Amino acid sequence: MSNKEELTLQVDPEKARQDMLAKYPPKVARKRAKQIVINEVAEEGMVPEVSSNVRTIPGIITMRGCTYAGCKGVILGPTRDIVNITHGPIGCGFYSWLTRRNQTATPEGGENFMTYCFSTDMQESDIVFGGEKKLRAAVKEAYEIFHPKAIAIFSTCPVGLIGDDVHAVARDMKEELGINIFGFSCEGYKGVSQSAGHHIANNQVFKHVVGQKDEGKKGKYVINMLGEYNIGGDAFEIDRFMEKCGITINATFSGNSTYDQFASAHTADLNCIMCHRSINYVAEMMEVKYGIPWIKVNFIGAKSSAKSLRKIAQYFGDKALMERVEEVIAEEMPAVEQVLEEVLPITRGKTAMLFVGGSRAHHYQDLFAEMDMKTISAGYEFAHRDDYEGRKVLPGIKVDADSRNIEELVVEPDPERYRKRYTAEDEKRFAETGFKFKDYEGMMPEMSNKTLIIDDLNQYEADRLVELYKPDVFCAGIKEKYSIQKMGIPLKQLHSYDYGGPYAGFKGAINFYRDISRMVQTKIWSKVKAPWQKKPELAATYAWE
Ligand code: CFM
Repeated sequence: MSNKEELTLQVDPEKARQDMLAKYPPKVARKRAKQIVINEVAEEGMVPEVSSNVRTIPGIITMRGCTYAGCKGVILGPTRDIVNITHGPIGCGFYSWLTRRNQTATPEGGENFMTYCFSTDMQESDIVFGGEKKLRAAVKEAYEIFHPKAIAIFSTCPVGLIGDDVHAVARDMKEELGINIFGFSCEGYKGVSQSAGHHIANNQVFKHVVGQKDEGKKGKYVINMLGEYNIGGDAFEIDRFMEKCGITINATFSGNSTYDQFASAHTADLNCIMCHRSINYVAEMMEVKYGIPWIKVNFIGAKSSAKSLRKIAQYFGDKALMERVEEVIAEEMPAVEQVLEEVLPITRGKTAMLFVGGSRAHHYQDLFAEMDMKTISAGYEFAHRDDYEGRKVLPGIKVDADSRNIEELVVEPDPERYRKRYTAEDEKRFAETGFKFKDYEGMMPEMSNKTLIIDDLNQYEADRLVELYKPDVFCAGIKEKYSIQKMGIPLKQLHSYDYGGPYAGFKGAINFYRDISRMVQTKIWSKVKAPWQKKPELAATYAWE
């Protein structure tokens, strides 16, 4: 029996599902039917299976990005002191340059290469005769001008097609220049989405950087924050209250991060995972090699932030830390509650839809719940079944040819540096209090019954969803923003925050409450009419109409 609330929607979700599928040719409809699911939470958080991490059908206008984007942009992009060279045509480098709002705070005298765009600018002749020579020259030139600690090389589609060996170039140049240089086989087509790029990035950072420096940050409670990318300054807010609690963040993967942070990541005592989709690989590998356990946290939402802080304190099991964490929560919450009181009369009962990436469609539901708003439909662009249904389904996930394409590193305990982080006594305490490691329950078990779960939503389906349900706010990205707003519904960008933020932690929750309350009470989008809607100059019908 499910004890989940059942949402009453103005359109029966099964009807909406059939409506969306009706337009497709039978083969496409069969495939999409497995990716459009009505939520039903059974005992032990069991939910229906969602087909995900599968290829987008050609012709469909997907929200997804490419493997190169996931590797170069998402994981390595926010690290300020590594020179990131895109080996490929200039478009790949140029269009991935500073388009994500991952902020960084460079200390006096520190290096920040994030504002530069490094590319080998491949030409037709390089495609015909090979681009390795040009790549070597680019690495050398970047080294001579900037003298960075490390250089990373990212492969774009043509590099894989013509067979340039970026790893051989990296090895040779590393020897020649004496700094750490490593390459990524993250050609855009390498996987079905940017998700493959995350995995490739995790592998190479683990292989080439983690463990290079044995001195990490000093502190009583030292953690790494994994899967936090400092969009709109989120990491700065997390740093603020962590510091107040006396918790030291040794390395962040990779918001506001540096090469040295990655290199010394193996010295921390706990890995906290924010975005499970993009970073669980490196957490798993650090656990096997160095003995660092990992837990899932979420600092999106004030209550969720408090819960995650308590979880970290519980791990260390230190009374002083637990008390300090309670003090900090007590200090932070009054301001949050005051704003919540202001916005609740506006937001209560309003509806939201979230279609974002591989973790935010889940995390941001906590903020909406705090505002007493209902999430009526949600989905990821590129997450896997474990992000929807929870890690309990991991053993049952079939590895298809596309996933087999991505290397799985064989990792073994480090003979010298493996160190178990907790005692047998701690273990007893964990068992007694039900403290869970390596646990992510996924998005669906936390959602109401009858909500629509849609993987890899496309433009056609987004339009239909909005027409059918008219949510009070639609959360997605820049590709969706204007088409949805033209339909009269406000759209909140949850990738870039529409130039706003931070939205993480306590202060972030306040920012979010205010921004959303403004958006859901404005009527402006429903009043705006395009010129051709007011006075059509041309009228036509489609052949099938
Ligand atoms: Fe993780 Fe991200 Fe996300 Fe992601 Fe992204 Fe992003 Fe995202 Mo855009 S790493 S999965 S690949 S939380 S860039 S910071 S907002 S799609 S939901």
